Amino acid sequence: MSTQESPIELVTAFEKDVYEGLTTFPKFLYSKYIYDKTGDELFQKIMELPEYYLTRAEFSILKNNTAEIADIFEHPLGFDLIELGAGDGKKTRIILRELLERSAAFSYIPIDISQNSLDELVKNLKNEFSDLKVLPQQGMYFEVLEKLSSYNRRKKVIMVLGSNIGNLLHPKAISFLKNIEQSMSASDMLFMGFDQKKDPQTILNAYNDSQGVTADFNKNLLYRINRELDGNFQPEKFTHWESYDPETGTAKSFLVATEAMKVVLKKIRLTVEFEQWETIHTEISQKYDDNTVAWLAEQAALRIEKIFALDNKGYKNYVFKK
Ligand code: AVJ
Repeated sequence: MSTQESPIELVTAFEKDVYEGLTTFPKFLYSKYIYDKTGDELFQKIMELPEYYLTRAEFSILKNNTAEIADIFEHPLGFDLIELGAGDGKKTRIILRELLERSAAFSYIPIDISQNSLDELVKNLKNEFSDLKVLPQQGMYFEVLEKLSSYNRRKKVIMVLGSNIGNLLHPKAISFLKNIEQSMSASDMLFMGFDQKKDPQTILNAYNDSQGVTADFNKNLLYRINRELDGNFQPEKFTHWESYDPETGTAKSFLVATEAMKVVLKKIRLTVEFEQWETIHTEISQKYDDNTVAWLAEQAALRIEKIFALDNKGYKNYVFKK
């Protein structure tokens, strides 16, 4: 049960989405809102955790196949390397270094919603690679992609690393891929990381680490709501819970209320009631296999051109063309 004492204009997307998520049954919040400054920092910590194998897995794939990946990317007339959700660029650096050593003609176009992380990234890249052409673009993936495809420039290589697509359920993942496909021409390619189905315990551990960093990351949603919507959540009264369904490959994160309580979000004049053990669904991290990726690609009119896999097949990077 939730009540809004008097009507109020919900202005920002965050306000609207929080209002909707906490007045719907069962309650949910979008994981994209975890990533404010604190959330970004916690995610950096997650990537260092012994249990969070994804980052190291993709790092090894890029490291073990650098030359071949650079061969696939390169084009005699030059190309644009466009990265959606560039983050700290730690993995991308491997490829950038190789391309620069070959004196490949290319620009690196990192796209991110956060101007802060873009500024940081560009500063670091300029330091390390003085010859790199970096053209950062702040914005939502699709707006920027549309803008870039309307230039109709040289070959585009679009990169989405980190199994970021895993935050989307299949129907949304297909729209995402379709959007990318629409911005591509015949010579363009899409290079994407997909975390794979594996021992369910390994997956559960990756999203429920022993130091509790992932729990803090998840609870940052509540802290952020407190900060930005003048809320009085008591995050310590919620427990982080992870589930993984080995049949569908869907890992889900929840925050579970350990007691009945009322929470007030003053800024949007919303009172939210929780029953004991009531849940807020906060994130999905989808795991894949080759058949599922092939199906997603087909739905989006893309074809798989090449697969790079980790030795134990626990993580894969796919090259798609249209
Ligand atoms: C950045 C979406 C790939 O789902 O593995 C890490 C985010 N959430 N630990 C993932 C995340 C909890 C991550 N992605």
